[in-house]
Amino acid sequence: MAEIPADPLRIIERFGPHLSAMTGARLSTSVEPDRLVKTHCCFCGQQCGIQLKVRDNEVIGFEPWEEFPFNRGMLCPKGVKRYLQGSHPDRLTTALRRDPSSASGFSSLPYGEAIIRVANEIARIQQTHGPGAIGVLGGASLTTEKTYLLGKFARVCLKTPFIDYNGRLCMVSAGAANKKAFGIDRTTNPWSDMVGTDVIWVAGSNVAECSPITTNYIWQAREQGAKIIVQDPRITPAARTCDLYLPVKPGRDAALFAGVLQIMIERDWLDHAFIDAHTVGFDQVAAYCSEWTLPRTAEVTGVPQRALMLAAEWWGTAKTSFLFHARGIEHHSNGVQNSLGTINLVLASGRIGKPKSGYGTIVGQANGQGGREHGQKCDQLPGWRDISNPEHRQYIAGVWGIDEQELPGPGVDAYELFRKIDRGEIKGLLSICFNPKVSLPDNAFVTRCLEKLEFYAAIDFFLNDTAWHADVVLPGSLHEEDEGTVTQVEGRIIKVNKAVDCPGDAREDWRIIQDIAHAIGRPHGFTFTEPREIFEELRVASKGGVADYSGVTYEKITQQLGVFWPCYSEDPRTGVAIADHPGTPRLFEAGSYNPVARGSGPFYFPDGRARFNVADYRPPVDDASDEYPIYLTTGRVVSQFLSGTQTRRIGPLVKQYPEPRIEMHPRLAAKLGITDGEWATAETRRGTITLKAQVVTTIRPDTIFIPYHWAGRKSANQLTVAAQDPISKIPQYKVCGCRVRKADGPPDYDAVLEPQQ
Ligand SMILES: Nc1nc2c(c(=O)[nH]1)N[C@H]1C(S)=C(S)[C@@H](COP(=O)(O)OP(=O)(O)OC[C@H]3O[C@@H](n4cnc5c(=O)[nH]c(N)nc54)[C@H](O)[C@@H]3O)O[C@H]1N2
Ligand SMILES: Nc1nc2c(c(=O)[nH]1)N[C@H]1C(S)=C(S)[C@@H](COP(=O)(O)OP(=O)(O)OC[C@H]3O[C@@H](n4cnc5c(=O)[nH]c(N)nc54)[C@H](O)[C@@H]3O)O[C@H]1N2
Ligand code: SF4
Ligand SMILES: [Mo]
Repeated sequence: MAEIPADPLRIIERFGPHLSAMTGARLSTSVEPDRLVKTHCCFCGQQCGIQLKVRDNEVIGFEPWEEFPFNRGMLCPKGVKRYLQGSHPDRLTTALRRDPSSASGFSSLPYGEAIIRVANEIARIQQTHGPGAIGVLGGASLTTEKTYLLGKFARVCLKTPFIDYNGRLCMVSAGAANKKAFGIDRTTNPWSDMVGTDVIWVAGSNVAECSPITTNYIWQAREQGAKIIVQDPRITPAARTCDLYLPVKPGRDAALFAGVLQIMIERDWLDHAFIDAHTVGFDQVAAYCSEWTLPRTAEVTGVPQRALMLAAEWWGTAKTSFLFHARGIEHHSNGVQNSLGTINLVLASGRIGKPKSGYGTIVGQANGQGGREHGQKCDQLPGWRDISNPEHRQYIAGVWGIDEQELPGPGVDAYELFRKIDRGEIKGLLSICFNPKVSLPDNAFVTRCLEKLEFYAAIDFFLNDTAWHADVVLPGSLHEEDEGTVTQVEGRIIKVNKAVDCPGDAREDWRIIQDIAHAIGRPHGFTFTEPREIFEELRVASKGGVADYSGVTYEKITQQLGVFWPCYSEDPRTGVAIADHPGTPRLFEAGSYNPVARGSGPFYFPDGRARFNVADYRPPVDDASDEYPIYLTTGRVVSQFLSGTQTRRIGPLVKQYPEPRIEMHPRLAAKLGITDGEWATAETRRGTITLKAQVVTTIRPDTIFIPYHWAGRKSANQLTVAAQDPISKIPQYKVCGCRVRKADGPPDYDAVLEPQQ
């Protein structure tokens, strides 16, 4: 393993026992722990290994876990401070019911009563309006066991088709593109393959702030000579250390990929042997790209011609390479096309499924990968099966012990589910691990919908901003209070281990879901006594699916420090049992097999070939215009996480970035008469926000950036547009037209935000 380079940006902390003091965390307290528990960070999809120090049923600190191969002891600031959540005074320890007579708006009620209330309300609404009058929203921070159980609960217990999850806002464009091109949706290589590669292209990811440990691999590769290309409207921390920066205008990525591929075609920087032997559809893609001349591509994307040429040359002539993308190209109303554009570049180069060469979409949420595989998506059954496919339905109905006819059909995406609430079609909602009031676009609409519900129950360990609208809140479990599996960014299934018991009346999430099923009077299939039992059923349910986990056991995960799926219990070509399949760290290697191709080639289609797809450019919905001349883009900062429910409660993280700012270029600021730290108002067709300006030279002068981790008047999603990709249904968070002006002073942050009619 290469030496770890110094981290000039301090996004990563590396600890030996002697370095503990660096973190300011309680590493070497005078209180000795009773035990150390090896587990994983609860935040992002890297799922770094960490050891929690436990004393008297409390997590009191952490130790590095040097042996875990992915992060080898390193953590980012969030991982370092995550243990502070458990002892936070806001941690829910009882069930709550909405109570206008109480000062807080809520009062406690016994857990059993809360469950009965939830069950009665669900039954009442379903008796009057039918099973589909209840919607369920899940989350990709949940363990895979919980996501599996939730999908089963919606279909088998509630009999509603209307379940979806917050990964709809995150990974679905990449997932849909991967399925279209490869027939499987997983990163292709372990990250250790990156070290020693020639070129790494990062498209639309603030990788240093959002995926710090991945960035460490990129920097190791750079130390060994790799050229780094970054494509982003902002000169992100990773872009500051890259070799070629492509300052793309928000929403123009498909054009950029088509233009670069066109140069590769013109110069014949292609792997013809690979294209001929392993792909279909190249000619249609080449015909489309011929429209993307160099001058036109530069004009549309805002990237200089010489930079496009250089990108094509480096990519086209490399011997080994990686291409990564994240939400910067995916959070668009043509997010699937953007992702397909990157895949076309990879397939044209032939560099996939090989040591030192691969492709991946960087997973966001803790279980962004596992949480999108086993049935909490509206169109999906476990094992990445399709809820509309008769064979798949038959198989899963068999595992669940029900008649295939009883399984509901496909539901709708998470935003459409709110539109159904708005139209009065869905009258009751159960949500777990999702905070849509902060995280969905145009969120005044979401608030209005929440107030229309006849009944709303939320399961969380904090009273998040959405749960403030709930009739009943059930106290769920923190990561360290339960066990289960999670699949991290590389496709490695890992095991989260329990460190402490749930406090007070709080329960493990899977128990809560089962308790509701029992109280509704449909306990069949919801009698698991521990997560391991759920996992054992999931193994069977996933068997023969694209996401085959059937050969994975808790023991294998612990022994191997993770298992890469697919991991078979049977050879998909012959059906012969495999005693101990080790898993599949690298996809698509020569000779690899899968249940779809059955040995005819490495890709997951009957002919074993990957698909080129025409990835056509479409301008964004609500693009910049005369009226709204600036591009607004939104995203993240290193110290905050998602809707901020968890990280806005951790003091040291708040201190690092206390409030959102409007990032703008000095030239734009000068034009508007705004200086750094002054109040500025950004306005779109949906709403306005007033925040302090942060004047930086690291952003395009035609673009502003606002991080979205805050609620109410500080929420960036007051401004964003609810346009969605037609295939993946991901919202277009990364661009819309906006105007900015100097503000007189701070807004009244405490004013109640009224839903806009
Ligand atoms: N600190 C921190 N880390 C996180 C998270 C967090 O909330 N905080 N969340 C996790 C999750 S769930 C996710 S999904 C990931 C997200 O990880 P990323 O996708 O890396 O993060 P974002 O900030 O959403 O956006 C990435 C970049 O896209 C750029 N961008 C904006 N518009 C465009 C465009 O049109 N084209 C291109 N090429 N780039 C554009 C932005 O400038 C930004 O730098 O991070 C994970 N890690
Ligand atoms: N403008 C804008 N909006 C965005 C984005 C953007 O870039 N720009 N990014 C989008 C993306 S990529 C994402 S992933 C979404 C995320 O959006 P959300 O999913 O709404 O954000 P979270 O903060 O993860 O909310 C999850 C809730 O789950 C709870 N939770 C976490 N773990 C558990 C658990 O194990 N059990 C239980 N019971 N509860 C748990 C947390 O306390 C929190 O209240 O936001 C999206 N919204
Ligand atoms: S937030 Fe992500 S990168 Fe940071 S320690 Fe946790 S898992 Fe690792
Ligand atoms: Mo995400």
